[in-house]
Amino acid sequence: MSKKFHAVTIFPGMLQTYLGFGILKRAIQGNLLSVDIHNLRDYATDKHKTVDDYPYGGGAGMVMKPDPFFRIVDSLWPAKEKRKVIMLSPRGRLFNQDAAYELSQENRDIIFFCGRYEAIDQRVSDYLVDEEYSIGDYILTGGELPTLVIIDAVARLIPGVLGDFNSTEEESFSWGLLDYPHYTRPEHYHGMSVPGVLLSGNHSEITRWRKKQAIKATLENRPDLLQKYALSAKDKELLKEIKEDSNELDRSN
Ligand code: 4GM
Repeated sequence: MSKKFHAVTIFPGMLQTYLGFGILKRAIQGNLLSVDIHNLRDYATDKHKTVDDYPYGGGAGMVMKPDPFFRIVDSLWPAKEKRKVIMLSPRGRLFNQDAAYELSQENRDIIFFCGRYEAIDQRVSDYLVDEEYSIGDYILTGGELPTLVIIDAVARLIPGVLGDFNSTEEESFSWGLLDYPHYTRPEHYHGMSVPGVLLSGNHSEITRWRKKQAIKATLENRPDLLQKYALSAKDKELLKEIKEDSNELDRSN
């Protein structure tokens, strides 16, 4: 069973371009994934193909008209039970790795509405949209990038899309911590050396070092994640070491 995405946008080329490279291109060519891109303007009915209009109540900016969205859904996905419509907006539920897993398990076709201008008429959201997502607390000029972000995050969870089987299980968010630092050749570069433990061949020491570095990065950059993470007795020992290391540094400064 391959994953079927659709995106509705007034700028099809934006999505087409990103999907034409790298792992997503290969996944699409290999039929693991399909992304159909639809031009909303094709579903406007007036001679100027208008998709936006002035806001009722006044205020800055334009609002996307409801009719083109209703017409495209009626014509392409009339069966409500066979579709899941997602809208991207700063008002949505925050998209994260858990949401990516949920969407990767979804059997219905997933349809993304990419807004432009200030907003989409609320009746689109009320009547057609099943879920509203935000990719973060900032405003963009359109929903195209958030749509690509979600397609990308979900696609790499589909079996076979990443060559390497283990790589999604091992990485940072699957274990609830940020990633540890990675190194490749050369061993010495611009006066900086690869940590000796990684060259030691001692796999239990390497695992311990990586876990400690992951906890350290999470403590420094995302203490909120560390709060939610169930620290084992070993992890608490590592955390203690991290705090001792930083106290030593403070004393030597
Ligand atoms: C308002 C309503 C999503 C704005 C609908 C979309 C940021 C995000 C837009 C819209 C967006 C986000 C377009 N900006 N944080 N702008 O996920 O589609």
